Amino acid sequence: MIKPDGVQRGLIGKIINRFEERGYKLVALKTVAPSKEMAERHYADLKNKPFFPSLVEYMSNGAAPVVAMVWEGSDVIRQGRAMLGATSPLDAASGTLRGQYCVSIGRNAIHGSDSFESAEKEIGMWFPQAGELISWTPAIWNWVMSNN
Ligand code: DAT
Ligand code: MG
Repeated sequence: MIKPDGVQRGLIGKIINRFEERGYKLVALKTVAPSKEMAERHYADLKNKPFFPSLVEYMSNGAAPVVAMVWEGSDVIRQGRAMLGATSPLDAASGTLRGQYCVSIGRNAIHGSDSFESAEKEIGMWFPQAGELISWTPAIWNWVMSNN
């Protein structure tokens, strides 16, 4: 998910491009203005953290939408997290998205599911309707994904 700061800063294309160029397949995408309830649900595992209220406010105050996406391909959850870089951009490797574009933990531009379980939960939350995930085969799929 591209967060409000990533949207405001015009990073949508650059972030999508990184996943596309790696060879991953986009199976769902939408802009959403998250409600407070959706932001709270999305970050429910952090509800006891001191920064939780301001995080939720920031995600849901309407200053910019978020871009929710589902990407598919080999090891995409773990690789996606690696492409994002560390949560604190000051610890993120310079080749990562956060390491290239961000300097503040509160404005780290992008969210990525951190496990199969959280991906399932988050996909279900942001794409709840039947038919929102598109099954398709990129013509280059085997050129990217085949082990031989
Ligand atoms: P990540 O986004 O890398 O999965 P997380 O799940 O631990 O990191 O936290 C979710 C978001 O909450 C994170 O992207 C930015 C914010 N956050 C995390 N730790 C924070 C902190 N110490 N102070 C302020 N915001 C923080
Ligand atoms: Mg997280």
